This record gives sequence, structure tokens and C-alpha cells, in this order.
Amino acid sequence: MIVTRKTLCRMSVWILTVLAGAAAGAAPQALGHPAPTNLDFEGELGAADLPSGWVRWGKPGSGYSLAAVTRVAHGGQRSVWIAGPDDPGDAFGGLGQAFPAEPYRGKRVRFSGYLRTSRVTGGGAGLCLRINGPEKRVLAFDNMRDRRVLGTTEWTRHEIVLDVPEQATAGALGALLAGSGSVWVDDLELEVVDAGTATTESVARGHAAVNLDFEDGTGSGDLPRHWDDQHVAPPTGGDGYQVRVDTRRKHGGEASGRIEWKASGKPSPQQFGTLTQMMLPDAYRGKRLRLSGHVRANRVANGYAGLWMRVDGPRGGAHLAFDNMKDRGLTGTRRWRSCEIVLDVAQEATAIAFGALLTGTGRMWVDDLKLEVVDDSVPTTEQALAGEEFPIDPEILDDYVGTFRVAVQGAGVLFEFRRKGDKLLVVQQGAPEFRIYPESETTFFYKVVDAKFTFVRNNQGEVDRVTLHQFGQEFPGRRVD
Ligand SMILES: [Ca+2]
Ligand SMILES: [Ca+2]
Repeated sequence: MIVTRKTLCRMSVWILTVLAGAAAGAAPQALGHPAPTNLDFEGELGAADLPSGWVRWGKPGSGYSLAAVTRVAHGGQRSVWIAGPDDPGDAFGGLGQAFPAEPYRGKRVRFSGYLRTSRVTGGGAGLCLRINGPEKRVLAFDNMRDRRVLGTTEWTRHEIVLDVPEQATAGALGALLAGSGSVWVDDLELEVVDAGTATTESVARGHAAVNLDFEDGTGSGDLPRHWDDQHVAPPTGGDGYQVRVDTRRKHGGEASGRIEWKASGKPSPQQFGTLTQMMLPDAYRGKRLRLSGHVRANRVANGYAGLWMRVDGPRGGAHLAFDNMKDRGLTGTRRWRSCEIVLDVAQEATAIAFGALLTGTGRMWVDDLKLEVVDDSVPTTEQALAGEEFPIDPEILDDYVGTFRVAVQGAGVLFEFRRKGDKLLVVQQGAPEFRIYPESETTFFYKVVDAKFTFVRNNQGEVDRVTLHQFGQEFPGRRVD
């Protein structure tokens, strides 16, 4: 199978989490307030003793306390106090509110406020501002991830400056704590500023592309902080691979990221382990992006070690560009080697995923990654996994549209083929849509996985069957719709 249900569930949860940013754990509901309200916390207390107009952010039960307090305030009588648990893991706590975007469209806004902290450790305390567009797309985002407040500090003013695009539908603002300790929040303000005020948008890019040198310690489950081992690209994989920070082998600094096959026996050809980050593409739209870094391999067999990068498009996962170094990964035992991937980031990109991967057995390390815009003189490394594209008459795609049931290892798996202009797209049982590319008039290949379909006509010339080619096998399918 191309994608298992388990992978898909994890994938969609992960993508939603990442795209919506830290503030999305519990998205604030529209509160019916015309604009941000009660920003000095002097108003009446609302439900659960929260300041009126505000809702709690973060997962319930993650150990964060949140209260309006009167003993400490920057202005007036009251502030809000957020306290983190001793062992916060990757959870965060905070408070926020939604506001309509209309009054701010086409303008630059500054969200500022005062924070006071006591013994904050972990990810830190910060303000957060998010601008949403249609279909819950995040148009602009900054949660101060690169400049959070740590330790014990007196009342200090902090700010976020973002542009609100014309297509913005709503905004959300708030304050959060990711870690242990306490933060007090007071005297927040949202105001329109002129173009002379620089945006802090550059840090929204840092929202995901962080800890590229693996020096930032561990996050959950001994993973390098801010890295994930989820498998956001099909096919399924991961089980049997361990992903860790390694302080013994490193290219620079004191640590690297390591992926190792830990299970007994050999992984199947479709398994792999990854280090993954996702980021918003805004800073890179319309540009050519290079991911470079250093990779080291130890006894890698029946597979390879390398970097990977993918540019996602709208509609839940259609891939615009992809390269996983399948054609040039490291095998055997190799000292640190410089690797790179170059992809174009289309205007319609919605996310960029990147990292390192290991297939087969053995162990790999990755360190000192770098993302940078390059000019058109640098060729892209995008790969077509199964050959070159074949020019076809797009009208022929109509013959392939429909749903087919393919027999895979005793199970009937439904694949729906759709035409969009001159493109053929395939969806497997509610999974995200992937484009498949013609290598002949009847055979179409995935770029994201080494698999392809061949359509078969009956005596009347109607396409009533399809064959899935994967793992060196053929799986027959019949049209059901
Ligand atoms: Ca106050
Ligand atoms: Ca390092």
C-alpha cells in the first residue's frame, strides 16, 4: 500500500499542528467581540475566572496554570499569570483571543505587551500573533520562538509586527509559556503602524527552521529539540528506527542528529526513519531554495542515508516539488560528506518539509544544516523517481477518471483518480491527493514514492482496469465507479 491509515492520521495531525503554529493547540473561538478586548485585564472576570474576552490556549491536562491575579500588575490592578509544570515536555499553556481581520486588511500591525518572568526554563515565554486566511491558511505568524523570555526578568515590553494581507479573514493574539516557571502578562496593545516599522516576519520563518546544528538539546523522547520523527511523506515507515541527539559524533559544535535501524532483521523496502521539520513557505515563495548539510554513514546497507526536502501545495498534501537523494545517498561507511538539495518553491506552496532520512540498516548522522535562497544559475535537484515525463494529450486523462479497487495483499484498496487541467491526481481512501506523472500514455508514476499505475482498456476501448506497480510486484485493480 502507498499510505497506511495510521500514517495518514499522524500526518494530518502533524501538518495541522505545524501550520497553525503553537497557538493552535486549542484554537480560540470567535468570541463575538469586534476587536481585541480587555487587553489590560482590568475588565470583569469571565468563565473559569479567566479575564473576560480571553480563552485558554494549550492542551487541557498538560499541567499549566492560568489565572487573573491582583498582586502583580504592570498597569492598573490586574495581570494574567501563567505557570508551567516541572516537566512540561513539548506542551505549552497560555491565553488568547480571536479578532476580525477586516479593520486591519492591507495594513501593518504591531502587537505589543509587557511580560515579567520568574525562573522560566524550556522553550520560554512570549507573545503570539497569527493572521489566518481562507481555508484556515496561516498567512502570517510570529510566536517569538527565536526570542522568547527565559529566566527571571522584570516587566519588559515585547512586540510582534506583521503585515495583514488583503485576503486575511481573522487574527488571533495572545501570550504563551512553553516550559517551567511563571510569566505575568499585562498591558497588551494591537495597533496599526506605518511601513517604516520593520516586520518581525523573518522570525516566522524560524518557526520551523531551527536547531539546524543540533546544539539545542533534546525535546520529547530524546529527539533533537524542534525535530520530529513523524513520517510526513508516504510510504509508511519508521517503526524500528531510533532518532536521537548524538554527542559523540558531530560535524560542528557538540552534537548531531542520529538515525539508526534498531530492530532485529531487515526493514522492508518501504520503511525508513526520518528527522523532520516543517515550516511556512512565505519567505521562500517564488524563490529557489537550497538545503545543505553534512551527513555521515556507518554500515548503511540495503538502503541509503541522505537529506530530503518537499514543497507542499494547497489541498492537503499535493506535492509541488520533492527530492530525497534517492539517486545519490550515502551507503556503507562514510565520513562526513556535504550534501545538498535544491528545489523551487512555487507561489502556491503551503508548507516546506525537510530533514534527513535513513532507509535500510545501519546508522547515520546529520549536522550543520542550512537553508538559503539561491539564484536560477543553481540547477534544481528535483528527481522524478520513475523516469521522465511523457507528453500526452490531456483529454485522454478523462478516460482514467474514476474509482478503482486494487487487490493489495488480500485487501481491496480504493484509489480515486481525478483530472485537474492537464494533471492526473490520485487519492487513496481519503488520503491527501498526489499528482501522478505520465511516463507513457497509459502509465503514470508517483514522484513521492516508487510506485506507478498502468491503465488497461477492455475490448470496447473503455478503461476498466488498472495495475499498481510497487515493490517489484503488480497489484491488479478494477473500476468500481
Ligand atoms: Ca493591568
Ligand atoms: Ca552540531
